[in-house]
Amino acid sequence: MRIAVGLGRQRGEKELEASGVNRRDFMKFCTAVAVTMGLGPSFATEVAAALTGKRPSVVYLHEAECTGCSEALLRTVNPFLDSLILDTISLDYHETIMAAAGEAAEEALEKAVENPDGFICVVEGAIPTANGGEFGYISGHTMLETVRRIIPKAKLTVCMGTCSCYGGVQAAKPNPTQAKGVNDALADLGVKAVNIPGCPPNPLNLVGTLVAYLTGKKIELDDYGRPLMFFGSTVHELCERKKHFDAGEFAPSFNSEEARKGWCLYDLGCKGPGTYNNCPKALFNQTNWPVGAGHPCIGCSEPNFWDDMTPFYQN
Ligand code: FSX
Ligand code: SF4
Ligand code: F3S
Repeated sequence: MRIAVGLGRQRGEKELEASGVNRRDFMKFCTAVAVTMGLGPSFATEVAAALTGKRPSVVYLHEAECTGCSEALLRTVNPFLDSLILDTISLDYHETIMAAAGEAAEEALEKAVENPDGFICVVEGAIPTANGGEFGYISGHTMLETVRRIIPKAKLTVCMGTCSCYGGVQAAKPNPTQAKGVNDALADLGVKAVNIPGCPPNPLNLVGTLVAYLTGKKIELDDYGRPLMFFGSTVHELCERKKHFDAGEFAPSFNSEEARKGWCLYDLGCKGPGTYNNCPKALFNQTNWPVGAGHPCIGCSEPNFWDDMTPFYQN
């Protein structure tokens, strides 16, 4: 499945309002992006300018995955991200929601890729590489063939979700399809994608990465290709239950008074100490995050979490 999002149009805030996004909500969202980027609320104005200015087109490729990454992106609260993407940005290709199909859809993809101003490629899902890629086909081409043809032409490639970053659940042992992340599958082509892992990833981290690129900021990465501005701290370091960890207060079971009181979930299997992500700070849907909702972190943004972080639960 592929989404090609044409960002080539210049859109002002007035047009945003006409499409149902009011300025107050828009600035609130821009502030959330700015804060997630670690740049403080005053950077919100630059975020707004980047999101309403003339932008390069974005081609969004789907490979082997569950589409949870797109769900996370499109189900955000306030009409916000979906309005921004579906109304402000012209969505040329999206297999799950677009009206076009077949050849018309393929043409939309080709047109976006041939945009003379270039394009940013966002990839969701792992690349099956066994037997020349024959375990994943879209419109007669293997996923492997498509990513190898399109990604090297992109000005910037961003992997959205653990699957496109490192293979994800598809790459769990014994990995019969030899599913790989983009940087691994395309290493011989010199591709160096920015990785935004998480299963699903937080949409703010994708928007923040695109804003950093559009405003000319250098995106510092860690050894796993993750932007340090989002993945520089462990979930544990940012967790609101950490004071209980430090005090040795561990919830004995999920349905305990202690768990409800906010005690640490380490004894129940929490992998927050070994997981780099900003979930406690960025929140999902600007509302909550796994540990905040009483569920241990399963390490979903780490390479090989499906093998290395299991069992997810203890007790
Ligand atoms: Fe993977 Fe995304 Fe997990 Fe799912 O597409 S990161 S399985 S949330 O949807 O790729
Ligand atoms: Fe760390 Fe998890 Fe305990 Fe939070 S719940 S303090 S992330 S071990
Ligand atoms: Fe994933 Fe842990 Fe965050 S499971 S969503 S990295 S809290």
